[in-house]
Amino acid sequence: MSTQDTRTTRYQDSIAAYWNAEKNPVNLLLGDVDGLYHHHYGIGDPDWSVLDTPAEGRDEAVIKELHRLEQAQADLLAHHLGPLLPGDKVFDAGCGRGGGSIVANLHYGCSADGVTLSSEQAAFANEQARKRGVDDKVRYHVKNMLDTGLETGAYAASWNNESTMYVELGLLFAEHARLLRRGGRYVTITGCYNDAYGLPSRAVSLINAHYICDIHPRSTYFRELAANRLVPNTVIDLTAATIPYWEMRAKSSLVTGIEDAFLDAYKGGSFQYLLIAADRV
Ligand code: GPP
Ligand code: MG
Repeated sequence: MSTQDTRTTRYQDSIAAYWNAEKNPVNLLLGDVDGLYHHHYGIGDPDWSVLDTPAEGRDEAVIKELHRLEQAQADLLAHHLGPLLPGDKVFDAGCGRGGGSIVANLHYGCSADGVTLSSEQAAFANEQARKRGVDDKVRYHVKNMLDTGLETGAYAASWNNESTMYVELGLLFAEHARLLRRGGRYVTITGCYNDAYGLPSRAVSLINAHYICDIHPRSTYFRELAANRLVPNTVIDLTAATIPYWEMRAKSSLVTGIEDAFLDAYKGGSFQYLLIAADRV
């Protein structure tokens, strides 16, 4: 494991400190279900009957269901990375506790490099890879996703799963374009604000304050992809598909306090949950 630390700004120091300290049950207890620890939200139709489970089993049933919806999101992203071969390498920008890179390895048998600013997250993720016996193929590093030092043109696919709002997109997509081989695939699932609404709504601003991030407008994604040899081939609006996840999370014992802001932002039309897949040309 590399422990090289390439943070360059005090903002990035504050992000590293936030994620080094983060221990939300909604992330740890969901990951404990099957050892796939995610830092993103869920999609798809929930089984609402879990909310009626008798008291002693209710938490466990709701945790499993929320994790199933988050796993469905991770599987959708991984699907858009392919087809890939076991000899291929992929790059996970903002890997968190590592679930997404393991999911890519499970889908394709490929190798993965994940990067995070948080040494705690990288150590946790490397331990998970070791426990699964995939640490020869899946590795996590303490690195700045804008300046990874990883090998130019070595990657068949790369992604950001809800991590683009921590960086400037022009700098980010330049680094993906550098790392991806020609014909490679870039995928992001992200929350963006809706240009047609105007500027960020109160709810979007509350989400920014909660996570110390800066949600970009939808337009900036397409402008900066095009400027960096990344040509969109698929755009899916997942907004309607993620609202039920937030409805169920809001009724669970795992609430963090940000649930109503997401529901207000999505339902009020100021915020969209998008998958964008692009080809490196
Ligand atoms: C965190 O996921 C995700 C972000 C910080 C990105 C913000 C996402 C947007 C779509 C704006 P998490 O799983 O760590 O958060 P939580 O603890 O709330 O589940
Ligand atoms: Mg979470």
